Amino acid sequence: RQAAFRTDLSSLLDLVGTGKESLSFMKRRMRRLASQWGTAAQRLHAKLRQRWREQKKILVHVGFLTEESGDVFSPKVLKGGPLGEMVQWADILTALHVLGHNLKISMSVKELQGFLGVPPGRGSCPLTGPLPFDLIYTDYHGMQQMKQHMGLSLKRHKCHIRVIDTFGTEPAYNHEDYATLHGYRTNWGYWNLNSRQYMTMFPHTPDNSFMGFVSEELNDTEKSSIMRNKVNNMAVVYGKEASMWKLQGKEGFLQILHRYMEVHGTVYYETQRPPEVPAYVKNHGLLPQHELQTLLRKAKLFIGFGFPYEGPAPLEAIANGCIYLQPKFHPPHSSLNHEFFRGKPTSREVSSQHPYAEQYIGRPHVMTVDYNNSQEFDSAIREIMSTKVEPYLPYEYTCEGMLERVHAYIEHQDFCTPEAPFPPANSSSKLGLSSSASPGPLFVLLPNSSALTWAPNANAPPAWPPLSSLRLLASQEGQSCVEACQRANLVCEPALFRFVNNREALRGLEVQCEVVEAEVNHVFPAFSVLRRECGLQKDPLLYSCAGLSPKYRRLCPCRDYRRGQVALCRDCL
Ligand code: U2F
Repeated sequence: RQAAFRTDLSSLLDLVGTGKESLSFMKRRMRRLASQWGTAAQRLHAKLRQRWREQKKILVHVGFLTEESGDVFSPKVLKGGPLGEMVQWADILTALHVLGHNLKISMSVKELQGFLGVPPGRGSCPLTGPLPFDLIYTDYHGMQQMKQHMGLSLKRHKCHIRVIDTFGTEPAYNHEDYATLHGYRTNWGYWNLNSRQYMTMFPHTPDNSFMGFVSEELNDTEKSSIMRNKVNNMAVVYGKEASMWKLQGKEGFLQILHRYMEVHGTVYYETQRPPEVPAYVKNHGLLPQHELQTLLRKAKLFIGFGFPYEGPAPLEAIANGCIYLQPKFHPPHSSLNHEFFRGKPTSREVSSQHPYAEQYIGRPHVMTVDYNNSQEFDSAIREIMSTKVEPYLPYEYTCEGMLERVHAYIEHQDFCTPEAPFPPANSSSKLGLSSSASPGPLFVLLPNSSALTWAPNANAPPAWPPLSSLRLLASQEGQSCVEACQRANLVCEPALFRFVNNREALRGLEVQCEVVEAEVNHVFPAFSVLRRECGLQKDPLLYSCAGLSPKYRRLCPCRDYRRGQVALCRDCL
């Protein structure tokens, strides 16, 4: 069956269920953004020009909202608790519905069992027949539940699973044996999935797929009206829970802010004003999403205090014409030095409260400064008050951008068909580097560039992203492929590692190897200049963009990307 775009959300709203604040929040959001989704569907439909899309059977099992996982989120929806996850799940459900797929939603283990057709009880009665779904979107809690109730059959079907994972999972943490042996084992990771099956809230590491969410979009009339009505000395503080306002160390910069601006907050309170919030702050209490947007339309500045990390609110503020001011973290926060990230399956270094805003948006919409330097802070505030900015939303956070990306993943990502190494192991010694008669891969040196580009050869298996997007680079010692590709204005593409994990790639880069060995090591393929040792990757599960080692220069499969849609290469649609 062909999937047809849907512009009406009513059947989706019926599917979501009732009885919990989290569900009501998600439904309110769906209703509020419905017309925006409808327009986006029409645009993407026109862009794809009648292309055949198969309607997939999709199960969405929201593990963290099940009673069985404790559901600590729902009771806090109206009390300043995290909403970012709910925002994302609401948008994922809407995107899948609008793309026209056949959707089932489960929010309890009982529903999960019903949909999968496994008898109630634990593990002992695994699913014997085929999986009744093409795709299952879930989270880490849902994975645990499926393991408990599907038993060993989970292993057989896991290529159909996508794990919504806010902060991301790096390959070294995902690989069970490797994580156990090398100190990467956490409570969350080690599912031995393909790392691209983890889908994140921001494009953290290209090892995972970037799922994202959406923000409100404005037309030109709304934009100019917002710009006309901006109140230059009005600031809104990012932080809906009183604990985010704990003032140790914050008095200084808050005083400076207060000297120039009227400070507003949206901090949850029950009866009394939270003591953490200074008296001069105009606190509106926690606002419904649309009222927060209205407040942001007037404000000039949205200011972060360092927590929460990497939420949706800064994008909403920037989309409503605010400048987002945030603290730089020096040293960066990570699972190695910060309580919040401890135990998360990633070593990613978080350079500010919102690295996406810092790195992908930047000035004039985003300013990242050292809050301990009062001079720097003071001049940032003055600059913000006198700078005019237009509301801005990166394409990848528009409804059309999200639909385009999710559509591309559904069409092209296949983790069920085993990927053969290329060139095939037994033929590699025969392959020449530049002979056009050669049946093997062919590297061509790009003029004026240190990157090698790939000229796909007729024998190369099809890939997505396609081989035409591949540029091979060597990182510096101690540099990851994430960084090496970024420096060249490209992005690391883990799906293409298998094409550069070979001697031809090493030769193409003119690497001197005395020995070439295949090993299970998350920084391979790589080479040591000093020791003239070269290492290829033995286990494809460990292909890692994030990996780095001071001893090695890495072979990095980089690719181009679309402006405003980093998940997709030019020829990816
Ligand atoms: C992040 O979660 P948060 O929920 O703390 O993220 P925020 O950026 O604060 O915003 C989430 C939504 O809350 C809404 C706002 C955002 O869409 O419109 N909101 C609101 O409705 N009313 C208000 O008064 C204020 C905000 C992140 F998303 C999670 O993944 C992390 O777990 C968490 C901790 O780092 O931070």
